[in-house]
Amino acid sequence: MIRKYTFGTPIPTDAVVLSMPASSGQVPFLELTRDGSRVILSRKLQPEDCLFGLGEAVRGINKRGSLYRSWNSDVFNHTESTESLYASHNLLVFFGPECLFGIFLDDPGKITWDLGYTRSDTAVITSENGNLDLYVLEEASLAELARSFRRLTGRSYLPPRWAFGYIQSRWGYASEEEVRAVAGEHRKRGIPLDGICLDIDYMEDFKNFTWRKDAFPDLARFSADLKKEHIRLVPIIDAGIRHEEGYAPYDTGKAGGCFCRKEDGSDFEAAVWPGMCCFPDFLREDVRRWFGGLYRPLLEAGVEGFWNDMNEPALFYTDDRVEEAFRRAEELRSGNVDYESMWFLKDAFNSLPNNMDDYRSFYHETDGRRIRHDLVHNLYGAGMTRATAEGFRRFDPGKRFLLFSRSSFVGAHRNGGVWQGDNFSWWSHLKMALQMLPNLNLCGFLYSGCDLGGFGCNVTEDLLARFLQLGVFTPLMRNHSALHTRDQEIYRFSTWEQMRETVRVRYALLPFLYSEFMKAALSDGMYFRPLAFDYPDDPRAVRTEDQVLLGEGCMIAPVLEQNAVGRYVYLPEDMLMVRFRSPEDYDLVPLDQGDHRIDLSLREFPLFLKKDHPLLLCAGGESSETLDDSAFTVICRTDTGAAYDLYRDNGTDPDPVLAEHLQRVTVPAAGPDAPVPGVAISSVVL
Ligand code: MIG
Repeated sequence: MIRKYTFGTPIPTDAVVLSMPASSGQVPFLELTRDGSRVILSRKLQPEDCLFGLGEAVRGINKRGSLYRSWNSDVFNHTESTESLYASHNLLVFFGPECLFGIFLDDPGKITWDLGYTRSDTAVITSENGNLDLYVLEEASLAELARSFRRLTGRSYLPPRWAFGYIQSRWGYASEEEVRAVAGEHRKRGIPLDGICLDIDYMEDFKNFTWRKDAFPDLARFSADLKKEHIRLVPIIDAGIRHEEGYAPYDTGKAGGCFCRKEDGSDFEAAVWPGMCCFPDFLREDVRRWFGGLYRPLLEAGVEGFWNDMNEPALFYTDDRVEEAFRRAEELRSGNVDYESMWFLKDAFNSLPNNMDDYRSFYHETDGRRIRHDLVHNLYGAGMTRATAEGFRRFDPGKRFLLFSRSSFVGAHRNGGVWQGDNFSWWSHLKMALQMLPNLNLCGFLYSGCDLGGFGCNVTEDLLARFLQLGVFTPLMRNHSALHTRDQEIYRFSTWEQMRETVRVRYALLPFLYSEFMKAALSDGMYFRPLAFDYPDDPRAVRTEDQVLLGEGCMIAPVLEQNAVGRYVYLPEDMLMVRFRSPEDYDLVPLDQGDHRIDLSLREFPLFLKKDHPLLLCAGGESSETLDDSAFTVICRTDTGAAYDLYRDNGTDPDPVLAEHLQRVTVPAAGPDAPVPGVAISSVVL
C-alpha cells in the first residue's frame, strides 16, 4: 500500500509516475513537527531496527547511526564521513521486529537524514524547504516494498547487452592512436573488451559535442573500425556549455533562452573545464529537447553510449566569488597575517568551488514559474539524463543506448544508470562500493558500478585485482582512473594474466548475469539486495555488511582487505561455493549454513549459489557480441533436480516483454556418483 501526503506546494520532480490523490489523514509511523517552513519527521528506533536506502551514500548497507544530507555534490576526495555524494535518493526503509515501511520524500531541495546520529535511538528527517510529497509505503516484505517503490517511480533503465562487457577508461586518452593502442593491447593479450570511454581530452578545448580534429580526424570511421572489433566508444559529456559566440551549442542555446539566469535576467555563468560556461535549464521541456538534439552528430558518427559528468552541477568558480575572495584577501593586507587570519585567507580561496552563494544566485523555470536553483538543486543531473535519453529515443527509437550519469535523483533511474563517482584507490572504497550497490538497487538504479581500481591515487596491483573481482558482478564493469595517476589498464601489471582470467570469467557469466539483470529490471525487482531481504528472520544475515545477494539465487562475498588470502563468509543457508580462477578452472564446494573460513588467493574469488539455483557458464569470448550464448555448462546443488529460466534477447530491443524471452533450462538431480556430492553438472545447448 502506498499513501501520499502533501506539504506546501511541491515542485514537480519527475520522480513519480503513479498519480494518486493525497491522503488527508495523519502520517503513520512518524511523528510530524514543523519549524518555520521546515517539515520534520521523526521516529523512535528499537535496538534491532535497521535502515536501508538512500542509494548513493557512504558507510554501511544499514544506514543507521550516521548523518546524511541530500545535496548533490562534486566530492572528489570523499571519505566515510562525507554527508553528501553526487546523488540524492530520498527513499528510506525502516525494518525491524515491529516495523516494515518505507518513506520517500519527493523533494528536490536539501534534506537532512539524522539516522540515530544525534540520538542513537531516534531518526529525524528534515526537509529544509518544506514543500514536498511524502509517500509512505507499506508492504508485507522488503522485496515487496522495493517492488512497490518501483511501481511508484517506474521501471528501471535497460542498457544494451554490450554494456555488460568490460569497459576500459582513463582520463587522459588524447588521440585516436592512443585509444587504438589500448584496444590493441586488450585484443592482443586476449583481455575481453566491449568499450573504451573517451574522457574530456577528446573535445576541442573541453567543449561539449566537439572533438579535436587533429587527434580524432574522422570519428565516424574510427568508431566503425573499432566496432568491427566489437569495441564501442563511450564519450563523456559535461553539463556546462562554454560561452563562446560562433560555437553552435552556445549560439542555439542562447537564441532559445535555454540557460539558467540570474536575478537581473542575465545568464548565470561559472567556470568549469571549458572556461566560463552557461548552464542549460534542464527543468524545461524545450531545453531538454534542444540539449538532447546536440548529441546527434556524435550519434551519427556511430556512438551508442555516453557518460554524463559534472551535472550536480559542479562549479569551479564564478566571477563574483573570485572578486569576493580577493576582497577578503585585500582586507588582510594592511596587517600581518596571524594564525586566525591565515585560515580566513585560506578559506577565501578554498570556498570558490561549488559555493552555496552561487547556487542561490540563479533560477530555473518550470510551468512558467521561476524557482531559485538551490530549491531544486538535486534535480539537475536527473534533468540532464532525461534530456539525453529523450534525445536518444528521438534519434533511434528502435534500440537501447548506454548512458550513465554522475549526478542523479530518483526518476533518473528510468533513463540511465549511474557510476559511483570519484572513488580512490583505497581498500575502504572497495568496501564502500559493495555496500552502495544494494541501496542503489533499492532506489531503482540497477545499472551501476564503481571506478574499478579506483579513480584518484595510485592503484596497487593487488587492489586492482580485488576491484576487478567485485566488478565481475556489477552491471557496469569499468576500469577508470584519473589523469596523472599510475596507469591502470590490466596489461600494465605483472600479474595481468590473472586479471585477464577474472575478466574472462565475467564473459563466461555474461549471459547468466544479463539474464539476472533483465529479469530483475523487467519485474521491478533488484539485481543486488541486502541479505535481510531473503533472510529477514536471521539476525546474522540482517546485519551482514560485506556480502550481498545477487539475482534470484546468488550471493557475493569479495575479499576487501590488503594481503588477505581468504575471508570469513556467513552462509544463511546451505549453498554451493564456486571458487573461480578462470572460466575453465574453478572449485565446487558445497557448504552448510553457518560460518566458514574461505581460502582465496589473489587470483581466486567466490560466488555462492543457493540450493536448486543453477549457474550457467558459457565459454566466454573476447566481446559480448562474439560470445556463444547457446551452449552452457549448468552447475547446481540439487537433490531433486531444478530449473532456470534464462532470459535472452537481441540485446537492443527497447521494450522487451519478459515472458517472450525466457527459455527454460532443466537440471537433473545430482546422481549418486556425482564427482562433487549433491552437485549436478550438465551441458545444455539452446
Ligand atoms: O573535474 O572528466 O567523475 O570520472 O574522469 C573532474 C574528468 C571531471 C570527473 C569525473 C571523472 C572524470 C573527470 N571528471
